[in-house]
Amino acid sequence: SVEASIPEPQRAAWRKFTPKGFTTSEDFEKEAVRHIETTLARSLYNCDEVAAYGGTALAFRDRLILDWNKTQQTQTFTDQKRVYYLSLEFLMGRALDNAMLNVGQKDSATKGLDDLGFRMEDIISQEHDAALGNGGLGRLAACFLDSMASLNYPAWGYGLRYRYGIFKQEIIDGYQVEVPDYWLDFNPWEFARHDITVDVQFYGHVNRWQDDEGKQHTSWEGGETVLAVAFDVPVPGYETPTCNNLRLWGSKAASGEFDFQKFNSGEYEASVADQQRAETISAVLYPNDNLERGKELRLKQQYFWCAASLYDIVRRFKKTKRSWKEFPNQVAIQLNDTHPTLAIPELQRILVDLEGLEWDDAWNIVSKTFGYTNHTVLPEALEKWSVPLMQHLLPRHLQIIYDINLNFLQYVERNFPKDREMLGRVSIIEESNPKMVRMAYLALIGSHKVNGVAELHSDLIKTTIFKDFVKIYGPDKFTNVTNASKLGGHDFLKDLTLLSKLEAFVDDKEFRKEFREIKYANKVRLAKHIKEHNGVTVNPAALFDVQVKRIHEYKRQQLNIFGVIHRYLQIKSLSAEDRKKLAPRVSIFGGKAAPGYWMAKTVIHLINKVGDVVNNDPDVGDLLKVIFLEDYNVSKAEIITPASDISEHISTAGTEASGTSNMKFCLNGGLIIGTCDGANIEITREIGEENIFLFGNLAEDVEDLRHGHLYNHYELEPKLAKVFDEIHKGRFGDAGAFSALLNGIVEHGDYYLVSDDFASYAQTQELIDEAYKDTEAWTTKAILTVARMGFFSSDRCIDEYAESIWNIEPLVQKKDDEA
Ligand code: F58
Repeated sequence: SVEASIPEPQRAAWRKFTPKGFTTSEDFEKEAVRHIETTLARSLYNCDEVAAYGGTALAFRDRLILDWNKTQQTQTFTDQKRVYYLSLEFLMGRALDNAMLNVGQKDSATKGLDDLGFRMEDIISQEHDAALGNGGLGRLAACFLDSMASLNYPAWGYGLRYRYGIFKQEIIDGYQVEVPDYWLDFNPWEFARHDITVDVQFYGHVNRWQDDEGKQHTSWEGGETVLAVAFDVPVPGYETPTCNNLRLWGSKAASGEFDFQKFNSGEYEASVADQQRAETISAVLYPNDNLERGKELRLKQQYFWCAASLYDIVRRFKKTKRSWKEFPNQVAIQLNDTHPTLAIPELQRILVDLEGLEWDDAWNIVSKTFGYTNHTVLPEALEKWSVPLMQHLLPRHLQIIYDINLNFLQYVERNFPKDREMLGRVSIIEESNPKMVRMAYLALIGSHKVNGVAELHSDLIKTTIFKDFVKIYGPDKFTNVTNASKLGGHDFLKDLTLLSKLEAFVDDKEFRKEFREIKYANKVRLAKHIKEHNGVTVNPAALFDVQVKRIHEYKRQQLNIFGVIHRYLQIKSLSAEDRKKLAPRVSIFGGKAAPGYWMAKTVIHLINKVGDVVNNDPDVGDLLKVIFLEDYNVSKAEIITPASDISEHISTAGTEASGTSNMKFCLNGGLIIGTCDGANIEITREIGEENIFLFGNLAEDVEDLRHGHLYNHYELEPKLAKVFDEIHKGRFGDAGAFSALLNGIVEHGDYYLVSDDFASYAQTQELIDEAYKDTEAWTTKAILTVARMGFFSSDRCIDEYAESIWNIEPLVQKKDDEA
């Protein structure tokens, strides 16, 4: 029932001139040079690598956009059910290499660039990372977009177009310094849709009235209006013409212009204030990882993005002229954590206030449409918004939330009349001062499915934060979809289960040799990077031990660096003769600390200080090097991950919901040392416990251990005590700088159980030293690990979401463009 804008008689003319896209290196050159000369206004005389990147990117963008047009057209005409993935973060990294891989013309382009005098590698590295995310949650969203397109699901992503992504990290005198990440100076991958806009309201008041038939009406009159402008980013699938859309909203003043009256009366600054206030909404990504701070601007971002996205989704649905009852059969909306939870009251508002549906009919539609993914059980990361703030910013939504809560609590009361206390526990509104809206409860109540991201985590949410809700709704509302990752290589991209075929080669001499050579070459490449950026020479034959992820106490980089100090002290205590027996090691760290997270910043400082001492100690030489890699991001991960022998995933058991880099390292032929936490447990099940180094206390024992620290006399593990002594003595610089870090463990209960796990950690590191000396056995472990990782492909993961939560089917394109 959707009309095409070009009438049938004219379509033939149109089709005759639809561009086809290049397939040879010559055609690629023609396109690239045309873009460099015209789109970029550069010539033969001033075409540097930046311009060559621009021309290459634009040539591929043209290719993508043709696929994009066709895909969108097919999706519109077929009108199958679609899924909308709402995420405040999409950590996409670089687009060009991915586009080339997916379109499949990288060879033509490499040859074409070579003809023009450029090296593909240099051109790829010109691109600025699209770093619109913090860590795992944002990277997962990017992998999911890729898989949804690769598997031909009709799917859109919705997010915010931040002008500043996650900050760039510089290390100055061992301290983290944050630098803004302005990434939009040249971004060929987005299409500004100045014609696709939504007016989004804030503040104001609510009106209620009765019509002539006595029906109650409610409407919200906003006090401020901000314009949302769509920016579309094509998301190509691998070896398929499907190209989905990621729509990012940018904010603009609704008037579009500044206030001329003020301008004319000389108030130049005031005249642009509205504009600036509006643009601030989408200006910057909040840089916190697993911490919520309740800032008004953050809530404004969330509503701005939810309102614009919902308006867009509803507008698209309404074009099909279907009845509202069909909405959940046509639309699935996945909430990536609680950040988009306002979409729930917003859809209810649209249906009741604007479309005139009865409350119950509307709620029935709403609660069948949404699915909610939880990514954490850490209390400090669970979103809560103060009621007064919400009352001020979103008065109508707060009413709706209260009404949702009332209906829910009445239901609970009817079903659990004897458990009066349950009402207070499960209420969306926390009776604190000020009162708070518990977003996770709202997300859960408004969704038909709630999932955790690894088995242990999905079990934990049912026994901790959502325990009462399992009683209320029954266990079927809760499910697990274990996270996954994208394989950044070539051969096994389409079907990771093909990886299992590698197992047959585990005894093949040639294969084993080649496998080791690839790993070695990757280590040489990282060693070069380290030399260039840190000025330290590392031996590529040493064991590369890597921990790269956001810096957080629960992830326990402090455990790692204490272990490194312990190793250093041991080396120092040995005779020159005994030192020769040791396995050389390079301990590599990387990751950003949230700017306001002092403890995390202290850990970075300690790592750098230890590095200064160890790396310059002539007694130590190659036996130990400690490296902190500045500004860890997606494109750096592409150099670091393939170069690791061992990577560390050592969170306190029960705190890391899943982890996804653990999978990535295994897929790249590295082994892991880890706790029984998150997806480590399932990785172990898949690859076999003989191929992973597990240590430490179990999640089920954590609570008792913590309790013990607080109420019994407790002593530091002796090896750790030695490490602390050396820090106190000032061996790594001013001890005062580290006192809060050490005191947290010695005096304030060691919440993350560093001391409890230290002995087991250190011992497991010794096992690793021994294992690494046996190259053959190590190679076998590494090959078997890769071969058994098929389960962790994001394609498997997306198929699970599609079947168990979204109820959507793939949509395969027709060959011709007849709709
Ligand atoms: C991560 N969460 C989990 N949150 O920590 C990790 O275990 C999991 O593998 C991953 O999600 C994917 O499921 C995470 O990255 C954030 O960064 C939020 C950003 C916004 C504020 C709250 C934390």
